[in-house]
Amino acid sequence: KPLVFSGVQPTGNLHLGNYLGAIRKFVALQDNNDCIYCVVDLHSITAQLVHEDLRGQIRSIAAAFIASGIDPEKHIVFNQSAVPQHAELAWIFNCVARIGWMNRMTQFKDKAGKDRENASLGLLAYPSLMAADILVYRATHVPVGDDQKQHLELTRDIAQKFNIDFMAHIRARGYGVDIVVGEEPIHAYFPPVEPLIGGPAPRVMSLRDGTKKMSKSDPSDLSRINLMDDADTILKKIRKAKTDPDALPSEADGLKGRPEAENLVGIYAALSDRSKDEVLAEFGGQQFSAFKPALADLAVTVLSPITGEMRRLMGDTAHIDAILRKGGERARERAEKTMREVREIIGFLQ
Ligand code: AQP
Repeated sequence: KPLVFSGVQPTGNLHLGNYLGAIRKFVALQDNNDCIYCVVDLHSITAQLVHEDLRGQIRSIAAAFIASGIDPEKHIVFNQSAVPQHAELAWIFNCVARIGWMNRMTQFKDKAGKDRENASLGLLAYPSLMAADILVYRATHVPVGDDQKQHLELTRDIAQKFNIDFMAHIRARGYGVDIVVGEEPIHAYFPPVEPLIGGPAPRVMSLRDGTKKMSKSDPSDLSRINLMDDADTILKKIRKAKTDPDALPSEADGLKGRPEAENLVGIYAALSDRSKDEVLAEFGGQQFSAFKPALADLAVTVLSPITGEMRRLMGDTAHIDAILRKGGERARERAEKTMREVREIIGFLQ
């Protein structure tokens, strides 16, 4: 079975973008893959070092995974810091990756802002840790939102440079397999990673600005629908969502140049498992005053069972902690197997 890995940061309230862009895909992949889903707590201290309730945030991401339908018995759910091999491999990847590669990452530029000299070194090195998260299990498939595409390309670059730089050592130890990357046949220890980005909502945009992605760290709570929002809050946020004054077009082509309209129709399509064209066949010609209540109803129908289950799980922290602890043990065993080989390949004494 293909090995799937993905992670979510415990940096605040999970929102509809995280759900449609990532978690819903995690759930769907369980049937035909071996899946490892991680609460990436080490990543959460890159942009902001001190968190008021990091433990609570970690638990709430784990609760969202489970409430959405991830099975922690069949698959693995754990928090990153419980498996120190992630950080160990990330250090090695820091020495494989080049500073120029990191400087080009748009997420770093966005998150560091103008005062780049003052950003943490961890924020710059974030993609090395992400590469380590995936490759410490030698996972091949990574479901993420569209915003993570560039980081996954970098993961492939890091794997390829490691494979090429250490090729003789990899062969000498009898590890790795012959593969072709692009045109080039190589003997690889780390496999090339395939991003799983598609789907109807690869990028959900802010409800206040259709050109910005919906984000946990947006200061305006009205910009996002949180998984823990109740029905009244969802209704209010959708009613207040920014739109233009025109009626909805009857085909998806007519959404061009109307980012807010495109976003709301895209959300409706993703929540109802339909295409934008199908949604517009129903709502084309109608005003937002008619479309918005229908969208709010749909969002509440889809999210309320998850919200309810999350609240129930969050009331039993011992249960969540036990799931994470057990997942951590299973993940550690697998990660250590890779690290023993990586230490051999590099030439560390162990
Ligand atoms: N707006 C979005 N649309 C689609 N997918 C999204 N994801 C995030 N925002 C959207 C996907 O959710 C997964 C988890 O994200 P993360 O918490 O690890 O990091 P992030 O991408 O930095 O998420 P946020 O919400 O924007 O958080 P902050 O504000 O803390 O940076 C990823 O697969 C991501 O693609």
